[in-house]
Amino acid sequence: MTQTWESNTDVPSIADRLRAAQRIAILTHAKPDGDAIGSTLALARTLTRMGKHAIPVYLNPWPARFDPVLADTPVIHEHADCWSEAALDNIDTVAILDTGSWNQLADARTWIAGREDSTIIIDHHAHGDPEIAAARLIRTSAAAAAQIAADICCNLLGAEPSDLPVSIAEPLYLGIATDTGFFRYSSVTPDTMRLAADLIDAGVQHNALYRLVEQSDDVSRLRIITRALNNMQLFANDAAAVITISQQDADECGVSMDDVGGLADLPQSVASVRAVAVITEVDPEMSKVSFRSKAGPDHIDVNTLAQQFNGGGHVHAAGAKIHKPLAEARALIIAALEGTAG
Ligand SMILES: [Mn+2]
Repeated sequence: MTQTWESNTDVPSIADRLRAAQRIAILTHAKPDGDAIGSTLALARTLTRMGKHAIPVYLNPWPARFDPVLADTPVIHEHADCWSEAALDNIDTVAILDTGSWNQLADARTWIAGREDSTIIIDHHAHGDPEIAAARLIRTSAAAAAQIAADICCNLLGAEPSDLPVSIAEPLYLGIATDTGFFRYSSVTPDTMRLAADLIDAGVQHNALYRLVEQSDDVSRLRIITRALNNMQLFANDAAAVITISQQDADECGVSMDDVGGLADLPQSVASVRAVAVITEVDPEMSKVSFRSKAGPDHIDVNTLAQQFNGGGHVHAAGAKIHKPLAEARALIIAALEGTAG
């Protein structure tokens, strides 16, 4: 049977499935973000209020800044023996939110495989592996998985969003706010804003969540930003920028290479800049490049650029690994960007 990545169910049917369930494991993608954490936590708290056993499982790496959001809700953080924990005994239903791709489920794959008939996917991404779950609620128009989760939580509790318990409204708001860059992205619709307003009516402290997510960096973040701006190079009439981060830079600033994401945003604040490459040192012979470009009629297709280096991604966000030392990789990427942006 050929399956396609399309929705094959609806909110009332998913809610009925969850009403009939007793022991539910709730999964999301590795390196969970605000939407992954918010949508799973809201569903777990809703099911727990209904008297069910519902346990989120978070694949590594866990972002520590979200610890306060968990509060005292029981969750499992991935570790060597996590799949044999008692909380995962006799699971009858698996809900996977904010992803439907094997490659994002990493080490959970072995545990999930074979459970497709009792697995539900709730997602807003355009691509996924449909064979993971027999029931798939996919709404690509949703700005966040939390927006779909909100419909399910409201159905399960017989509540309007503005009447949700704040412990459920808060993680839903977190998911919507973080997946929309705090309501800036083109994915935001009037429905997104109305739901967010309803959740604030329910008691969400939106500014406290903003502070938690956007204003809680370690001071080492400022050090690596300073370093990045110091070695940034603009070229092609300031249409392109390249930033390199060596292992020594990361060490001296006190950050790990996992924590250097988002640096491409810095030069993108300049009007003339249309594409940015951030190159990080993997080891003395290997570099990793992350491309970003702005949308618009004069946009640069960084997917095509990344493909020149055997990488890929999307038109405005792509990456590649280059078997070259950092300085050589930098020269190759500047040449490639000059060919495109010049
Ligand atoms: Mn999401």
